[in-house]
Formats: sequence, structure tokens, C-alpha cells
Amino acid sequence: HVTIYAKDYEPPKWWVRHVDLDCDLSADKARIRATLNVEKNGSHDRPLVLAGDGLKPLTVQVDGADAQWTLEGDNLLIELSGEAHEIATTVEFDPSANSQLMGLYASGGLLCTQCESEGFRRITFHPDRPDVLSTYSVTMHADAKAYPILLANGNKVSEGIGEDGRHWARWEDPFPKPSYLFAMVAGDLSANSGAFTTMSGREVELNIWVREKDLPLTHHALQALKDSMKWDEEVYGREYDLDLFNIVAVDDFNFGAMENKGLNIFNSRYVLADSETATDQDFDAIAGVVAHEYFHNWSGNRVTCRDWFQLSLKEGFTVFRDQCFSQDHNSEAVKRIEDVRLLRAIQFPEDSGPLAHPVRPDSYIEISNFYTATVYNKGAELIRMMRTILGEKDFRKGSDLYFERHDGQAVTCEDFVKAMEDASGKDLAQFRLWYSQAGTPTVRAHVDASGSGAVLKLQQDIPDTPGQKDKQPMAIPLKMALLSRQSGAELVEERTVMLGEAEQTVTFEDIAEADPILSINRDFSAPIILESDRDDEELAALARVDGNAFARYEALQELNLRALLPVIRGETVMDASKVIAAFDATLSDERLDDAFKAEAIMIPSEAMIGEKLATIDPDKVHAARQALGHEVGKGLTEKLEQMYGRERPAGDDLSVAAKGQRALSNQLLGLIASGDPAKGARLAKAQYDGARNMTERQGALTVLVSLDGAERGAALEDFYNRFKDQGLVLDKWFGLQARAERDDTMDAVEKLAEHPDFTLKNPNRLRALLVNFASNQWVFHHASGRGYDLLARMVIEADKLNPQVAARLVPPLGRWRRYTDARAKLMRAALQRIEQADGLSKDVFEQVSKSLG
Ligand code: DPP
Ligand code: ZN
Repeated sequence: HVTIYAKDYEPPKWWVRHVDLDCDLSADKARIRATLNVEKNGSHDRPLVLAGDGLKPLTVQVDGADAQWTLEGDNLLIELSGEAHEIATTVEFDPSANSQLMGLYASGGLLCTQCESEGFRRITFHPDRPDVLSTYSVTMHADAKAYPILLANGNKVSEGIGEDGRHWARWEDPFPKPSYLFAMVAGDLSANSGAFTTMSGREVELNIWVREKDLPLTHHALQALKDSMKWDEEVYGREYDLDLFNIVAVDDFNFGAMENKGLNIFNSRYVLADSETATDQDFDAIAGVVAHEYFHNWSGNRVTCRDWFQLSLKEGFTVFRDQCFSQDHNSEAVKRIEDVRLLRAIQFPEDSGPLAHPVRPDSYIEISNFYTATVYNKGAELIRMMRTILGEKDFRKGSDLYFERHDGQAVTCEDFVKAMEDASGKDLAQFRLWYSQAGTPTVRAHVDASGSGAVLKLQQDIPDTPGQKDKQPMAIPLKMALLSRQSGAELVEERTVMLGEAEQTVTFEDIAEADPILSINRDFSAPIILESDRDDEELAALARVDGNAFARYEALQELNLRALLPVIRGETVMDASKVIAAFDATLSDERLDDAFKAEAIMIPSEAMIGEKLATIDPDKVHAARQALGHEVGKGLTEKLEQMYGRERPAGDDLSVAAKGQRALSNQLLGLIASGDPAKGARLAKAQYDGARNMTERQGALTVLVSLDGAERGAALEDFYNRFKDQGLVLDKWFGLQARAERDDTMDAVEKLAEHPDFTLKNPNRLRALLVNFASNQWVFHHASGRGYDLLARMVIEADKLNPQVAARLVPPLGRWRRYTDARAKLMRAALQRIEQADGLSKDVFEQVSKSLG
């Protein structure tokens, strides 16, 4: 397998100015005739190289005449004599046999495409690299009954009836785009349609295309699309550019969704929702993904990536944009807390393991493996830090300059930073290290105060990561304040301190209190691990009085960890008193909203606790976390039950307040059950039976699945019978059981893998069982190694169908260095078994070989 290096980038030898496709489509046969207008870039005598993947050319013509060609591996080579030519090729393949879900494939009676990153080469021969931008025209022919709707990028310019019950439609996209943004869909679809009038007064037609029976489930997505269009105009001054915006929902999809120009294709889980079948979280995720894909129209499509090493250029920026959109439509602090929790649960482990890579990677074997939390979520943190450093005004100036300067171009992360620099006049030289140095920095913070002033001492340390050692200090923006221990008032008002040296001190004069409390990395202004020597009293005070909601949450998390870690290390028995007092104060604080309280009383996950340990013993982590939950549940019984008993909002009320109330209610139920399982089971079963929406139902079932007793089985059976015909809800049924914290979950998951409704062919179903299972730390790391065995078997099986999805299951096994010896050995053995499987894809090979290290 070949490693591709960023440093080897060369501009394309040939441009493709226009692509014309003629596509004859049926479920088991697609015939694609492509006409490419190519133009030599500079002067050279190199042949035209067109990438293919599994394609054989049936015809190859140059300027209308049959031409000489050769196949080199999968690539088509054509010698050309002049500066510009018209190249025509024909290929044929079977979409129904495409289980990789890349290129053109069949899903639930539809034909649809997925081309990012390198799927277009599975449809036709083409350079298929993001720096080759072309206009496209596409003619689709298909059976009119089976495929009444024919969609592609851009605008439909003509359509007609063909012979033998077939029809055709012709689409043109006037905006030059890279091939990864190509899309077409054929199927029996119905649209929920709407309209949006842009800031310059243009009317845009909006359609959410689904199966007819799913139409009632599309209102939320349509509203989210309108909200996104408005938000991008208001916040970034970005207007939509075509007269039509289509979204199509498909059931079998590798990603969450795809931003194809004018024709977004979505995993149906990020489109379909009503309150009976989707939780509040699902609704929020839908709005977030609709926004994300819509925002790509500028950050990704109008300005795209020069090469795939620049992936974070579009993904980091667009994640940041969708995070801010969601912050503006929900509780700002709570959204931030959720995003940071995700970063810590997924990106931090990635950044400290064998698959660690910079936000702008230096090399890859298979680019699909780099659609990671580092590129996406850490990438978003980089953009957020730039906004913090520049301030909102200059950041907007920078984004305006970026879009203006690079509209219609394929550019680099460097171009983005340069635009920010040029617009603001701020020097971001050192900041650029965030793009090239992997690893999560640790920052140590300490305050010395004398009664007349205070000194903040900061220290940073960047860990070694694979292929990178002895790193340079980074530019780390730390939002901080010093608070009065008595009143919580800000003795030093919030400011951003730039930490740029390995060690640095900041002096504050005229601080009369000898004992101020440090509030730092407010709003998680930098993606770092903070180590501070604040004592428990300081943390308790911060949890109570810090004016920054995020910092309050952090103080609570830290108090939890301080209760847990010494118990896990065997140094002491559980003392939950400080956590109980802090939770109590938080729950009683009337200034705080319910959504925040729901976050605040969440005990850190086993994964997050594990991150704090040099060597993880999952049994000990589990036992300690259970013990803390039990103590807290017992210690706060009265308050938890009283708050849990409050009246609930209407079942279909999706207001921010109602969502917050339900989130809190479900967290309270969880803690009650931790304190008193029997009572928890009764209450949860009652909530389940009386549930008026999926948030209440799933909240109850989440608690029940980890408990014993008759209620559990009854609720699980009811859930299955109620929803067995609704794939997205059945996914929840698999996922909930895989997350159950029970000593028989291992058995249950093995059985579920044999369940008639389980399939490796549908990525949502596969992830529902296996991703949830592999993130259920205590169960996955079953001392017998059965968890590793199961995952290894599933990776090998899934790889035969869909390498991309299979490769994404590997990282949990790659964490072996962090586990106790016996487990580490078993994990390595599982990786080795995968490595030795016949016909391993390069996707899985890359993940496994790097994981073994
Ligand atoms: N570009 C997609 C997204 O992140 C993934 N293919 O939106
Ligand atoms: Zn994206």
C-alpha cells in the first residue's frame, strides 16, 4: 500500500474545464458516457492520467476518434498531442453490487451517489482530485416508474420521455466544482417543499426528498435549512447562489451527510424526525447537520480544498460554523459543554494514541481514514481560537477577505490563516503550529497572591506523538479571571492571556485579596488539558459562583474526578460528600437553567475517567464510578425525587426550555436509579409507559437497560414491537442494549450480532451495535477478551463489504498501550488477527498497522 505525502503535492498537469455525463441508469446496470474538455496546464509532455476504481473503459475517444490508451493499475493513460482536447469514455457497472457505498449505489430502491473523497472515479474516469474544478452537465435516463424523480447538481434545464417507459432529465451546474461534489439521485421520491428569499431578494426553491410515507417527518429539517440560510447571511454575509436547493434522505450512507453542490445527500437519521420517534438530541443533531452541509456551500464548495491534506480547511471551519449556529439557537453554554465533552471523549484519546495526527496531516495511505475528530473537531477549535485571538469583528473581516480572495479556488489551510492575518494585522506565525503539531498540550496553571498583587504562572508541555518529537511551544489563548473567594466577584476581569512560551508569568497589580481563585480556560478557549493545584474548596466555590457557566461545569467535573481517581488508584474509599454538596447547590441555584443543570450533574464517563489514568483497569474505573453514582443518588434522594416529580412540558414542545426540562428529568432519573435501583426501575417503567415522546421513552429505557428486574425485559420487548418496522428507531434498540452497564451485556451483544434485524450492510445498524458496544468501556474490555474478539470478527466481515466503515471500528483496539497487561495483550492479538485476514482493504490495513505501531 502506497503512502501519499503532503510534501509531494504538484499542480495538475491537465485541467478539466467541463464534464458532460450521459448516464443510463438501472438498478443492476449503469452505463456512463463522459465527455471531458481537457486543457494542458503549463508546458510539458506528460500524458493525461484519469483515475478509475474498478472501471474498465468500453470506449475511449479523443476529439471524436478512437484513441490509444493504456491502463496502469486502475488509472487510464492517454497520450495527447495538443493543448486542449475532448476526451470521451464509456464504462458500465452494477450499482446494486456496490456495497462500499462509494460512487453510484443502490439504497432502498433509490440510486444515489457518494463521491467524497475519491468516489467519482468509481463512476467514470476522471482526475478526481479537488484542485481540478469543472462545470458539469448531466443527462440521466431511467425507467419512469421505478425512478420518477431524477436529480443532479445545479438546475434542471430540460426533461422528456424516452422509449420503453423510460424518461430523461438534463441538469447543469454553472459553478465550477471539484468531482467530489458531484451527485445524482434517481428514485421514487416525494418532496416537502419550501422557499427562501435571500438577502438580495432572490427566491430559492427548497426540497427535502424522501419516500412518500416519510414526508411528515421532514418539517424540522426544512425549518433548519431556512434557519441556516438566514444565519449564514446574518453572521457571515453569505448568500445562497443557485435557484434550487435539494436534500435527499437515504438509508444506507457512510457519513452523516454530504454537501454536494445544490443536491445534498443525507443519511436519513439526520433528516427524519417527529417527537414520537426522535429525541430532542436527535432534533438538535438534525439541525446541526443540515446547517453544516448548507454552510459548506461557501466553506467547502465556493472555496474548496487544494488537496485532501487540507481537509480541515473546509471541515474545521464548517464544524465551527455549525457549532455557533447551534449555540445561537439553543443554550450557548450547554452547546459548548456538549462540544467539549465530545472533543474529550473522542479527539483527546485519538490525539494521545497511535493514530494521532496533526489537524493538517502530513501523510496517509487511505484518505477516508482522516475524516477524524482531529480534522473536524480539533480543527473547529483552531478556528474558534483564531476568533478569540482576533475578536469577533476582525474575525469576520478575515472570513470576508478569505471568501472574496479565494472564491472559485481550491486552497490551503495556510490561505485561511493568511486571510485572518491580513485582515486583522495580527501575527499568527506561532499559531500555525496548531495545524502541524499533533498532541493535546498540557497547561499547568498556578497563582501566587500576596495581598497586594497576584502572579499567574503558566507552563505548557506538548506530548510526543507518532513521528513527532520535541515540539515547540504553541500559542495558547487562555480566557481567565481572578475571583474573590468570598463573593465570587471578578478581582481581575475576564481577559485572554496568550501563552506562547514554555513557561510564562503574568502579573496583576492591586489585588487586595490574598487568596483569589483562578478561573481559567473559560469557555474552553483552548483545546488543552489543564492542570491546576486549586484545592477542593476553590473548585466548590467556582462551581457555585463563577460567572462563566462553562467554568462552573469544569469545576464540577474536576470535583468528580477528585472523588474518583484516588479510589481507582486504591488510595482511599469513596468520599462523595463534596460532589453531593456541589450537585445540591447547583440543583438549587435558580439562576441556572435546566439544560445546564442536566450537564452539571453528569458524572464523567468511564472513557473520560480513563483518560486521566496512565494505566486503565476498566473494572476499577467502573466500580468507582458506580460507587460515586450510588452515593450521590442516595445522598440527594429527596431533592432528586422532588425535582423529578415536577410537571413535564407538553410532549411535542421543542422549545429550549422544554428540551432542558426533559434533559434534566432524565439525568435525575438516572441518579435516582443509581441510589436506589428498585425505585429507579419503578419510576423508569412508569415514565416509559406514560412516555409522550421519544425523549421520555428513550430516557426511561436508558436507565432500565442497566437495571435488573421484570421492568427491563418488558420495556425492551415493547420497544421492539412498537418500532420494529422503523429502522432508525430500531437502531436505538440495538444501541441502548449495547450501552447497558450489566455483566451480561457481553452475552447480549454477541446475541444481537446474530439477530435477524442486524446487518453489516447498513452503516447505521452496524454502528448502533458496534460503536456503542466498543464505547461501553467496562463491557468492551471484558477481561476474557470476548469483546475484542467480537470486534475483530466484525471488522474482518465488514471489511469485505465496506472498508471505510470497517476501518472506523478499529481505533478502540488501538488503545492497547493504556490498558493493564493482560488486556493489552488480548487487544494486540485481536489487531494481529485482523492484520492477517485475507484481502484486507488498505483502509483497515492502515488503521491496524498504525495501531500495532
Ligand atoms: N464532507 C462531509 C461532511 O463532513 C463528509 N463527507 O459534511
Ligand atoms: Zn463537513
